[in-house]
Amino acid sequence: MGHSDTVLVARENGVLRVTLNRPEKLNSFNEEMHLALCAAFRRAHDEPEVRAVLLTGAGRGFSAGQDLGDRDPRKGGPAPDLGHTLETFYNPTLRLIRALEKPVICAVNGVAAGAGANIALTCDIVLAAESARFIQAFSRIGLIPDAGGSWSLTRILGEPRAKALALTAEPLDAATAAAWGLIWKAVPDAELMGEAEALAARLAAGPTIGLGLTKRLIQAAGTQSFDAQLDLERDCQREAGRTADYSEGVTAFLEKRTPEFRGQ
Ligand code: T3D
Repeated sequence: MGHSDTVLVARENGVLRVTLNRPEKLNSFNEEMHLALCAAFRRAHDEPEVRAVLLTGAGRGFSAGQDLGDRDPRKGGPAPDLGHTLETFYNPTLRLIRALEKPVICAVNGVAAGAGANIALTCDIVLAAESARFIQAFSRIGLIPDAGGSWSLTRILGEPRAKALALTAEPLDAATAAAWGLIWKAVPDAELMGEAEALAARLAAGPTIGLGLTKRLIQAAGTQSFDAQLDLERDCQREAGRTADYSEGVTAFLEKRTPEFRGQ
């Protein structure tokens, strides 16, 4: 996949900034944007210089999910196989976000609907502008919550709130999303990008291998027994303890100075 303006990608000081960029369509997903987003996360995986990702949207929305203009039944032709489109376009990107052993911060700058909401919820740390809304819009058009939504909502909120949000498609404001633990923080609109950038920069200057292992452990905890998790902690700590960043962290502590982590 070559360059695409539908997703802007820029690397600065270890942060790969990824901006969904179809503002006139509220950053809803067409095929080109899907491929470009997937390519951005592959780049985040492949480039050692990338030590954190910051995902956001251009314009007044974060993302309105699937571009429904591309699903217009009035255009005729056979009905699309939506299972196939999920497997081809959404799921590879979602799997990459979870598997990427680097922090992924999401700055939800405005409305996040359908798969747009659930891509945000797949990221590691989600900040949202106070004016942002999360909408499980699927039931309005006869669909089910996809892009990991049925999983994230239920894991994070439990069945009562997950069902109510998914069945009613009522908007959830950012402050309530934060109070329910669905996201990390709601931030005044004017402060969102500054705060998200500062967080991304801080994490990009962190002990990348240790942070990646931490992500792996926390994601594994939901399906592991306590015993199995202790085993995994042992293995991950062994790996973390062999990094140059661990050595630097302890040395800096003993020398009473700020550590300079290199992500190694
Ligand atoms: O198909 C598959 O592969 C399966 C996967 C499905 C995943 C999904 O995400 S299904 C769910 C799809 N998304 C939706 O159903 C949400 C549709 N959008 C909305 O409900 C509303 O736009 C919002 C609640 C998100 C925001 O409302 P509002 O009033 O702030 O904005 P608006 O006026 O509705 O939208 C602004 C423009 O963006 C407008 O275009 P216009 O009239 O100015 O030319 C609108 O048509 C366009 N837009 C918004 N969402 C979409 C869209 N265009 C195409 N597809 C969209 N999803």
